[in-house]
Amino acid sequence: MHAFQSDPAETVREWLAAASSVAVLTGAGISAESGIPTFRGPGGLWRTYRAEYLATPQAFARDPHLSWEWYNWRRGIIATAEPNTGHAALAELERRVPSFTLATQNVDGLHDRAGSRRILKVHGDIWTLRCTACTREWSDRRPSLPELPPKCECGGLARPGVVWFGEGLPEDVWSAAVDAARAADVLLVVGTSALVYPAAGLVQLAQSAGAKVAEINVAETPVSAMVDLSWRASATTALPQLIQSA
Ligand code: BJW
Ligand code: ZN
Repeated sequence: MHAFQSDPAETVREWLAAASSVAVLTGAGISAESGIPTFRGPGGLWRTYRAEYLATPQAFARDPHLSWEWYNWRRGIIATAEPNTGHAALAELERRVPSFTLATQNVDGLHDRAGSRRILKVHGDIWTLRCTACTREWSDRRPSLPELPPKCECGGLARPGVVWFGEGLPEDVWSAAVDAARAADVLLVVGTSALVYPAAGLVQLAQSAGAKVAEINVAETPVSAMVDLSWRASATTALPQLIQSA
């Protein structure tokens, strides 16, 4: 029925209006317009390192100080960044939809600051620290940690409370994301390269369970060809249009 409609905003608004359950998967692209570098593509390098190298337990084991310098640099950028109109539109959408789940791969906390409530942080949170010795977790929101690498009160080495390559996702968070994808009438996939699994697998999961899937991204991704609608637009261009009345 909607196949020949040309305005992507109108099409997705109609899907949303008819949906009782909406899920959203976000990635670094939604925070790009807040000034936070993405992982891949232009600006995806820190010094001479690729994120694929730095975001590993091996890199941390080899050189915790270097790893923490990267996280400190990112904490500094994130601390001065503000949520954008894309984050805000998702928070508003949540207030309008009966059942809404936001699964984010981002560790920056901008969805929280924009007012989203039900947020599943599948890759953890950059403001959380975890002891590698006693596994204690705590929050430290200082933009830049004064002593690197930081220590736990037990004397153990602290690591960022994020998920690196080769590590499992937090189980309860991940299973809630799977449930939300399976239950969704509509899934919005925003600003992710859809390369990193299992998060990217939520797209197919939702679609095979019957959801309409719309991708919002400035570039093509591996899921562009399989989704119901691939909208080539920036997050701050597209998302605010979804909460406007036609
Ligand atoms: C815009 C925009 C604008 C820009 N508007 N859009 C199957 C096959 C092969 C390998 C695997 C597999 N399954 C699992 C794996 C291994 C691995 C993996 O996926 N590898 C692939 C790279 C192939 N996965 C894992 O290891 C995961 N764990 C796991 O599978 O556990 C089970 C297991 C355990 C043990 C052994 C084996 C399995 C864990 C993945 C953890 C990812 N961690 C990171 C770092 C988090 C901490 C930190 O922030 O430091 O997560 S890596 C990094 O990538 C980060 C991101 O969340 C994640 C995804 O990136 P994202 O968000 O998509 O960003 P970009 O930069 O890639 O893309 C930005 C997009 O935005 C682009 O498309 C732009 O076009 C777009 N854009 N401006 C709209 N204004
Ligand atoms: Zn400890």
